[in-house]
Amino acid sequence: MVVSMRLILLPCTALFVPHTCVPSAPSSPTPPEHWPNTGFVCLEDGCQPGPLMCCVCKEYGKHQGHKHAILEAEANQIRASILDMAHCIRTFTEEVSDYSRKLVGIVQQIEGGEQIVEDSMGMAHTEHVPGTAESARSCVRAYFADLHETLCRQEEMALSVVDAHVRERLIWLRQQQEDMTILLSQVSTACLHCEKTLQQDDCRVILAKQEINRLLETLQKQQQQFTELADHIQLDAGIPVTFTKDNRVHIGPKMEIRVVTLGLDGAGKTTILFKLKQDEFMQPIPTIGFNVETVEYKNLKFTIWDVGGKHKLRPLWKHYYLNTQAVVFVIDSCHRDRLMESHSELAKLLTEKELRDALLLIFANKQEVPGAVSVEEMTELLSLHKLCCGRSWHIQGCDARSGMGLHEGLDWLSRQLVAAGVLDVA
Ligand code: G3D
Repeated sequence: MVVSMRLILLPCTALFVPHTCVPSAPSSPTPPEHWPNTGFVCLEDGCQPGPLMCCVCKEYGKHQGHKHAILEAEANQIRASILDMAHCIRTFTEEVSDYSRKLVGIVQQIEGGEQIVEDSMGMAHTEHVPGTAESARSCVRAYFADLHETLCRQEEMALSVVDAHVRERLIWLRQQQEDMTILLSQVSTACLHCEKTLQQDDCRVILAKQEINRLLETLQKQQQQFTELADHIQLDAGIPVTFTKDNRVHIGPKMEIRVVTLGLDGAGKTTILFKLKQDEFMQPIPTIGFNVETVEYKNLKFTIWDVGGKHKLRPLWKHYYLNTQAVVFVIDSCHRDRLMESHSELAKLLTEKELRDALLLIFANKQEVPGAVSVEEMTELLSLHKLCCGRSWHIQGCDARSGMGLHEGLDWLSRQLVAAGVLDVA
């Protein structure tokens, strides 16, 4: 930031304001002839315009009873203060000159320029010295070149994912085409055989009964298999593409996200999971090991691991960290006396290497309970800004029983995970 501070420049005369008794009438630097060299000077404030007291002026009467000083002593005092001021001005001038020199130097450093240098043969030649402006521009260029390189690499990877998907899909579709051709030929062979049998005499029709039954049975089986297959296959040429925030590409209508739900026992993890899963409240039983459920939300498919929060189970949490894209940490907002325990578990969690890039969604649960710690207070009490510094995190108030706030939390997660793509249209 450029600090906009400017010196107020005074007119030159303002530096020399007279501060003591000097005759004010004459404006010329040379005093008039009739001015005395000896005598007194009046020090009264009201007598400043005519401070001189001498027998020539005959002004004793006017200055009767006033404080006064010997003219010579007063003049010497003024001289001394002028000399003092001159010293100050000299120092001030040096400071200003020094500052001006520095300004010139800084402008040169910013702009850069030519410098005379001697080479190894002792020959002098000029060399361009880059200024800080140029260095800053180079820094920006290097950053974007790096970014460009990374983006090119990521683009190549994303395209290879699309190519692999298309290749596999085409192989599968061609295989299906071949299977359908074979199926059609088998069906037409069977039809021909049936037609032939129809035209034969009764005796031959009866003899062909077993074979015709086998043929019809096979056809029925093939038809059933075909119907089942058709139910599972969407004949859609679309290739839905989603981009994650780290520029990976995902193909398919749903993006799968691995989430682990942690928190102290009784915080409401299982209730949240069941609420998201079934959208109905059921009496949860304390989680002994873990619950795992798949929750579909918009175009995301969350595989949520709900790991027990009892003291003995907490060392097991780390087994669920691998490949986890998000941690949902649940806190019981009406248990003030357990907040510090939550804080220390969360702090431990955030030091885990495997969760370094994981998103953190904190559910401040049981908000509907009167006296529950609010989201703002919890943010403050747990020093969340400090604790979660440098990572994507969000705190969401919720009530797992009614489901209030849960979808807002998942919305935040999906916004963090998906940069662009199919979610945009959801
Ligand atoms: P956990 O899986 O984190 O251990 P649970 O926690 O889901 O088992 O919930 C612990 C208790 O808190 C349960 O009560 C549950 O009903 C209750 N609970 C969960 N969420 C909420 C909420 O949002 N509001 C309120 N008021 N209670 C909630 P019980 O009585 O069965 O122990």
